[in-house]
Amino acid sequence: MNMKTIQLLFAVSFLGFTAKAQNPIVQTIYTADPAPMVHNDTVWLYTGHDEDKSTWFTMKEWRCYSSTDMVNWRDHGAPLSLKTFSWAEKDAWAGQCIYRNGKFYFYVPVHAKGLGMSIGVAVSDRPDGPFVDALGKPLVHSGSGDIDPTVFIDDDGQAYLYWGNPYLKYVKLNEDMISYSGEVVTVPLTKEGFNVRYKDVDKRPSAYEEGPWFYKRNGLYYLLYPAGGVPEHIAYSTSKGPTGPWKYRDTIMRVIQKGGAFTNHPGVIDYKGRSYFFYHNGALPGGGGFTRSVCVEEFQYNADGSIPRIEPTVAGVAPVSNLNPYKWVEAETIAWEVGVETAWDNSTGMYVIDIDNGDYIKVRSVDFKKGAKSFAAEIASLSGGAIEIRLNSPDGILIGTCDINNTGGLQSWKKQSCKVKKVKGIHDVYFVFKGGEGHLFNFNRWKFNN
Ligand code: FUB
Repeated sequence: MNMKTIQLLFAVSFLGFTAKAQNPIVQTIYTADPAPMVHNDTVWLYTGHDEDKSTWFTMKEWRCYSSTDMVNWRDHGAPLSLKTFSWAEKDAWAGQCIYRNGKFYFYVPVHAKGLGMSIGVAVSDRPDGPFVDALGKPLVHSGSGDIDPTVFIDDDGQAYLYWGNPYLKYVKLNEDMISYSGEVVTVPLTKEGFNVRYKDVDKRPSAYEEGPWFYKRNGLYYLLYPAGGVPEHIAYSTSKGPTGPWKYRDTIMRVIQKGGAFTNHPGVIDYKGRSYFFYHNGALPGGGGFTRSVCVEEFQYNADGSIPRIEPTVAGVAPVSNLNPYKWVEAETIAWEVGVETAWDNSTGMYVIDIDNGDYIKVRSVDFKKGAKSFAAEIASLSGGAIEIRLNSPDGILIGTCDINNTGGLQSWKKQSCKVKKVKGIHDVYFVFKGGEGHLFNFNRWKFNN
């Protein structure tokens, strides 16, 4: 069963559910290990990529998404993969990207040839890459358990890299972000700092498992981490300093009972005055421990800076701003979709493929403040078909039907336009694809004209 069949089954069995669903936030592929980053008013979300039908953490690349409203996520493809590192063999696991001095540094764990799990660093001038290997060798190989790096730059400019499973370790990064000073420090996993495990108590010293997420807020340092044993919940500890001593605080997200994966992975940001908690579950059809999906919930810190218990939801978060339909919008900007996939090539960049009769893309919170007279889409097609433009649900009010003609090939892009009925206000827009057998066309971008 490929992703497309899985999605169609999902659509049939959960028709009511999909209309409201916002989690998981990516439906085109399985994603894991979220690492959100706010840069210049945009949220950049880096994830791992679980292969379809995976029976292990078989991961080859990292994916990148962006949003300015927290509900429509633009797919930027895979800016970093195992191929980026000549010395890497397998296991593109949980990483994190950070900005410093005009560059983006992406720290990732990979299995290095002849060495085992190690941490590499890749660099780019852009948040969406492409990233290149900064060193040509691992940044860190401390002997064992070198996975899941998290990075943070303190107010005094000192950067820290924490990581590890089953140990928790850190180094102080130099200002160049691709070297470090001093020894690798192993953090004592005490009961006071990291609580006790609920099982295998004799095998590991504390509840700390892996996947740390390190940041500072209002002078307090936070370390969030998957805790357990397995299945994992998410817990956190805090400290008055960047290197501890750590004080165990509480569980943030309990083990997800319905649609969970046996791992979980935290990522936290503040954005446009709100706080967000990213995690992963196994809720997409075919999903599970090795076919995971990234989700997000909004939360509010308590007055004392503590983090409340956060429940996983299907509805996800509310938009924090509206989408402007009068500028070209990339078709791979998606709040929810059924049936389609995305692809990348050198000349077009990302675009939507695998569009069959009945598939749809939902774009949320579109602000028609200037009304609209027509719709234009950039399409490449052999067989043609139509795009129905509907409001607020896949079978909602039809404001236009854009006939798609044969453009001469699936890489032969042409603008196709149609008139739309009067529309005002803020709506979720559904592009519902219609046509005959097989793949109808590829879809690059769209806009409304007033
Ligand atoms: O995604 C592969 C591994 O699974 C990560 O490195 C861990 O944190 C767990 O999520």
